Amino acid sequence: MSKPEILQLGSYSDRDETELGKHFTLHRYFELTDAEKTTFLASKGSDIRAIATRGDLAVDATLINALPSLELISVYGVGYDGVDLSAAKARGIKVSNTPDVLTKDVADLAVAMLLTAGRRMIDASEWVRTSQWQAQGMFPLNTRVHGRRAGILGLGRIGFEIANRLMGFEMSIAYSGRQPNPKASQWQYIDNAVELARNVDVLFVSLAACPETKHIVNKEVLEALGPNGIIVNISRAANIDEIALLEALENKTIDYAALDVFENEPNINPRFLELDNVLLQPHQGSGTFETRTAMGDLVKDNIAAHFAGQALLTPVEL
Ligand code: 8YV
Repeated sequence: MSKPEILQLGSYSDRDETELGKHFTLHRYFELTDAEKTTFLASKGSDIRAIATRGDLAVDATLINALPSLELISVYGVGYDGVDLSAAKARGIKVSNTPDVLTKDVADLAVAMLLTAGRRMIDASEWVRTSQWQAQGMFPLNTRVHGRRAGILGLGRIGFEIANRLMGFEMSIAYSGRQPNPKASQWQYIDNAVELARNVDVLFVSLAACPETKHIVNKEVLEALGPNGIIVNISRAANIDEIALLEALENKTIDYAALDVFENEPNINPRFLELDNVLLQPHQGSGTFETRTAMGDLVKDNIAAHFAGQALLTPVEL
């Protein structure tokens, strides 16, 4: 029997591509020029039965509607904000993602980003490398991390794991979300982002992105966080008004930002590169061998389940 034809929208690890290739015929759409994409869709579009995409990539209505035989969109990532869900739903196309398997790695990175930012570890490393240690002596003092007040904007799976880890640093935890989480009675619920920011020293942004959360971290939230405040974003760039953030960093009205996600990544706003109060990460929250392998397997297993007529392992509710 011929293998189902899959449109692949971005690269995966060699191991994941090999595994997927054993079961499906992969079309490496992301390697085509715009003109080649148009030709491909016209000649092969009707053979494509599934899309394999990533959390950081878009699957828009134009693409969905150019694929008349499309049955499934499988996202390599927990976030599916890039997928036009209404266009998929209108056509009865299923969507799957890769929740749970990446939660702890993303939480680890978030905490590492706080420690790196708070203790100025990148500057400190430069201090050693550029011999300022010998020339100038002690590295400038920084503010302690343990015991400070953390705010978690979005206490979902990842937010929860971040909060759990911060307990080990004796930090007090407050959180915000649509409603209080019954499993989080040990932490303070604050029902809006501005008040949350006003009451904490470090604001972690761990919300799933959707139209309602777009720019939820705006100028007012950043002002409330204040000049000693640190912001850590491991979710989606769209959750923060990036221009307001750049202004706050440039004017030092907040202390520091540690960011794993950016508007228009990987072509990030060059204003970030001029700043000495940002930690820049290349959207690597889930980027460990172990987690990416589990994510690749879940993408493959969801597609395989679908073509075997079985329920998806991790469906997105449409
Ligand atoms: C990316 C992510 O999918 O889980 C998500 O939502 O954004 C990430 O895990 C990963 O970086 C591959 O692009």
